[in-house]
Amino acid sequence: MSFTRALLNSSRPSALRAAGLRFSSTARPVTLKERLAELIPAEIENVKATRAEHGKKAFGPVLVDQLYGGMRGLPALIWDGSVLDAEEGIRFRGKTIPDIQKALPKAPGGQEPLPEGLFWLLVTGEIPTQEQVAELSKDWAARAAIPEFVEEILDRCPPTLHPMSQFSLAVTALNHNSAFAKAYQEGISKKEYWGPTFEDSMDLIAKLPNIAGRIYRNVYGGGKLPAIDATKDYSWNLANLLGFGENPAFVELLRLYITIHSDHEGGNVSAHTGKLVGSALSDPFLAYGAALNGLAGPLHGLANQEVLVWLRKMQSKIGEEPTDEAVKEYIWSTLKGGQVVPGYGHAVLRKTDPRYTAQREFALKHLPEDKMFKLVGQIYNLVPDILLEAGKAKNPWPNVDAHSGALLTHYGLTQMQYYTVLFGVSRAFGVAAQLIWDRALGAPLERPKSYSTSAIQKIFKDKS
Ligand code: FAM
Repeated sequence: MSFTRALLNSSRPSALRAAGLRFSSTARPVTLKERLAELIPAEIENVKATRAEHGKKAFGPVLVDQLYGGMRGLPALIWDGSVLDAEEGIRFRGKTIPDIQKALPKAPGGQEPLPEGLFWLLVTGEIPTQEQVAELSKDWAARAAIPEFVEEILDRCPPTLHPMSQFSLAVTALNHNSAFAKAYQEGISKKEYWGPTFEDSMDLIAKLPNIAGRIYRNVYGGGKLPAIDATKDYSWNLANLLGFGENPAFVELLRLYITIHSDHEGGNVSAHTGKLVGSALSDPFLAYGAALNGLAGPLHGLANQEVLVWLRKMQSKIGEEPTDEAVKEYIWSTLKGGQVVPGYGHAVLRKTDPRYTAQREFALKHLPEDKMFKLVGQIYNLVPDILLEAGKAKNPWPNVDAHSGALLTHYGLTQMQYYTVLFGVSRAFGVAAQLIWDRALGAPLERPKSYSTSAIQKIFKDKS
């Protein structure tokens, strides 16, 4: 049954009225908010039933090593949009990257999924129609403008301030107009939290291209920002703000880029930070500003910048088309210098990241002869054996960041310090989707228990 027809079903009006939405009998596509309003009551029951049946069951042991070891593998969070399998990689609502590349709506003439569709999937677990995705593009275009004072904040940043710091400042400042913060001050009931959280989340995603575009042009030049075109999709508009709107291959790359960077379950630093800060009922702008600060770390999102810095240094030292022997020596010199090989390894994955593979396939299709792409491929053939021989990394295979910079560079987006901003635009999709559900399901304040080393020693001494 189509969503439009389903909207006309008699069971709908009551769910929509309960969420403060009006029932419309006109034949237009169901909006994301309307669909969400329908899904929430059943999901509340689903969670209740799961807790009633399994709530008191143990869910794996907790080892003292996990307390010291960055909580690796500790089951601790609910995250519905995606789950990461160590061998298979990411699944968005159960779907692999090739699945979504096939199933999600595309732009006219395009081959890559539209991130609008991915957001719909993350939020509802359902594949949207072409019409629904087009409505989302329009809705985001209508919400895209940023307040003048945020523009001024960005314009006053020195160009030497890292683009990620500028990004986080601007996103935090959007809290000025938060619907959730306002509703909370006015005494909104807990049951209604999700509505203004949804509005803020949509605003957040919609405003990111204007923030990202302004940072890019302020720092690297390129003149006045063009206006958002409400007839075009989100990725086209972002590409256009960066000065690449007339390059269809770059626009396609951005569609793929945003889609595959959007979500990577809940335990990674940015996603977990967004959820944690959101759990204090900080609004989505405050929560995502915090998440961006985590994404800006070199072991996380900044790795895409680090990879390019490392590749460029390598090229300047051993040439653009080096021999395998020269590359091996360079990799070893990185390790012997006490540094990590950026773009390799992962806290959860134990195989090549399918996000890496998706980008490699894009490159094989669009830029097979690119020198940097060839170097990335050559490194892929050499790094895993070296990391295995070095004997420390649990996963010697490449992650998403090993590839993205080479693709952006090919199209002329060569400013490596900017790369994590694009990651930051994308990751908002996953964090926002979960923030909406956390408010809908009444997720509590996060407050895990911490221990001191002496407390741990005492616990085990008393037991023996
Ligand atoms: N190069 C050199 N050493 C590495 C390594 C790499 N690529 N990956 C892991 N190791 C080392 C690691 O530093 C640790 O050494 P110590 O025992 O001396 O502390 C050891 O191997 C065991 O680490 P692990 O258990 O395999 O990995 P972790 O779960 O601790 O860390 C990463 C995971 C991603 C932080 C780590 O693999 C790394 O530093 N990789 C390079 C940076 C990078 O590409 N980050 C991006 C991750 C990405 F997917 C994302 O978030 N965007």
